[in-house]
Amino acid sequence: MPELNLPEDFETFPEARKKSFLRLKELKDQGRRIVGTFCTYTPSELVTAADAIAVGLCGISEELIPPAETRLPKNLCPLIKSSYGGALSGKCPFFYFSDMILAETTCDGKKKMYELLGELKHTHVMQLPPGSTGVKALEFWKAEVVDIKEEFERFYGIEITDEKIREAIKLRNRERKAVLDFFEVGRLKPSPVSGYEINTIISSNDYNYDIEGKIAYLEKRTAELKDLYEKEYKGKPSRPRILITGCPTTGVMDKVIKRIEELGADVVGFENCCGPREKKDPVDETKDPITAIAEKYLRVNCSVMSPNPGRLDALGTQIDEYQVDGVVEVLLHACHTFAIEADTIKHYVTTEKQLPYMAINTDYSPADQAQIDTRLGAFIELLGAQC
Ligand code: BJ8
Repeated sequence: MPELNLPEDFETFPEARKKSFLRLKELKDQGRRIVGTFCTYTPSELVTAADAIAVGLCGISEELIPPAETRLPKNLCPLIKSSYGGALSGKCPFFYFSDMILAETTCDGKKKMYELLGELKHTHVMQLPPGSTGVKALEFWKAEVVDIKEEFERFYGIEITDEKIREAIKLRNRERKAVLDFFEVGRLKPSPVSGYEINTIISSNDYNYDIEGKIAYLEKRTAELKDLYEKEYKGKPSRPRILITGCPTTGVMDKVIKRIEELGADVVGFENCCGPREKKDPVDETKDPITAIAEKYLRVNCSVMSPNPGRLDALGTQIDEYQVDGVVEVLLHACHTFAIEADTIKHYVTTEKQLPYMAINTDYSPADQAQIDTRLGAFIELLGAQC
């Protein structure tokens, strides 16, 4: 197996997460506010405007699933079970240190799980409209954005001024730009960065509580990689280039992303919540801040929205910009919304874009690794023959 090209100080996601527990405890001891979050729909600007730290609570570990199955059905998405299992068993320090939880009514499994989570800790669930395009959708969602601002004010006994929100929007937009620029290194051909590093760094950065520090790190790594491209990669042949789409991949990073690269292809981009999709769309800094935040988050192209036409446009653009040779869709078990959209995605990729597509249905268990390897191996061989 070829070694992945990783920086010398590379930390795996579990290592980075472990380190961040200790930092979070220090911050908690210093009296910092901490809000647990789950989703790309979370208006992080309001968490920042409340002088709070947002910590991601999405479960990625298989070992947290058995405790969850004492209350949740077995045939549920592993991300949901692992998230709840971490909270219920007391094994998720991020949940433990959170003052409160901010969640959204996305898929059915998550929103029903949040009801159980509310038994353990104060949980505010923002109601998402079922579609982003209906006439009342923005009005409805904007009221939810106002509501969470007021909820933070009540919960923490603070006032969140428009000025605070504007500052938070500017900071988060700068962060978005730094993340986007890092992702876009994957557009270079051949890519000087492995998709495993991209997925690891972006997921680990959710646990970097210093936003300015995060921006500085990403800018530095982006510059290093561009330099590396000029010196060592430019003009050399490229391995087959794969775009990942579908469910979030943090929990299956080693099982799918790393394996693709060990088997001979490059994961150059992610059209999912681990990718640049949301980063390309900043909050409008010229508008009333609440309206701008509501508009921005309503444009997130998740399969939980019906209809969800923006996803195909985003996918098509990314296929072109990243010079993709094939698309791999990751479907977590029992994720009905992405599984149903998969047929449309497959049709679009294979007919409109005339590219090979494969879907991997999986969960957090290692039991299907050999089967995944065999299928990925055949897919990459096919891509290699076409490149
Ligand atoms: S905006 S992708 S982070 S909802 S994989 S739990 S959808 S059953 S994670 Fe997601 Fe927000 Fe959408 Fe992104 Fe449900 Fe599917 Fe599980 Fe999922």
